[in-house]
Amino acid sequence: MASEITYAEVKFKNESKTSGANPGSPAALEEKTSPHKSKPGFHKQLFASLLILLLLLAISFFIAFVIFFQRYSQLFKEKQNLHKMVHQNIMCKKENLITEEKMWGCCPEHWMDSNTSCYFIPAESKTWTDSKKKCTEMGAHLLVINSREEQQFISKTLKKYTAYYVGLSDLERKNHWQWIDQSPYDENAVSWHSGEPNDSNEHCVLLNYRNSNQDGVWGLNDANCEIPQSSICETMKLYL
Ligand code: MMA
Ligand code: CA
Repeated sequence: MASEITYAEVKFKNESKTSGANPGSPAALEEKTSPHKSKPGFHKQLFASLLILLLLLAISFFIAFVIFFQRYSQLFKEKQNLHKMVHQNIMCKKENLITEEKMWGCCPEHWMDSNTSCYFIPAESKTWTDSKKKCTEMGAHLLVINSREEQQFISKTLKKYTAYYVGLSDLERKNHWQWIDQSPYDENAVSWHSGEPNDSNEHCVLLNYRNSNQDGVWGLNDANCEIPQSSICETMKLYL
């Protein structure tokens, strides 16, 4: 009995498909009026729409998450580093931020502060790699110069005739300068000494003063990474 009913249904479907030229046929009428025929199609469409909507939502959330993660992972890392620091004290100043909101901008005690960063010059001269390590131990990184203004600002505080390693190197690939914090290298944001960089065997960058003619200038120079030099550490300000 059951197999007979199934067969009847299959046959009915076949009939309704071929009866397109004859809309008045009993099969076509049955198709138009029967709620059992239209409902599954409607449900399918609704389900598909919901599925697409959910998929779009999931994609949007994923994109938003990736953007959020990229923007704030660096910030979280630096904040975490600041908490991990050996330093016992921090110095805070009330600051006007872009938001017009007043906040406390803090640097470790004895560090110098600028608009956005804190700077420190370790006492000992070290190779570039050991200088990098020293900054990391203090929850900081070698100086990353983001603008000519920053280079100018920091240069004014330095001792002439001392060379300072910064966080720029081409250890991985020749003539491909990379900042230690993965900031994109923009040659317009920094000021090299004239004629520098000049040597494909020099992979680490330092900031020093040169007396050309009468005017002395501060600028970058590519140098041998193994020669011990002074260095500049930088960390982000902590806002409270
Ligand atoms: C040194 C060294 C180089 C630099 C030249 C400039 C002799 O090498 O500091 O990195 O480019 O001086 O004259
Ligand atoms: Ca050089």
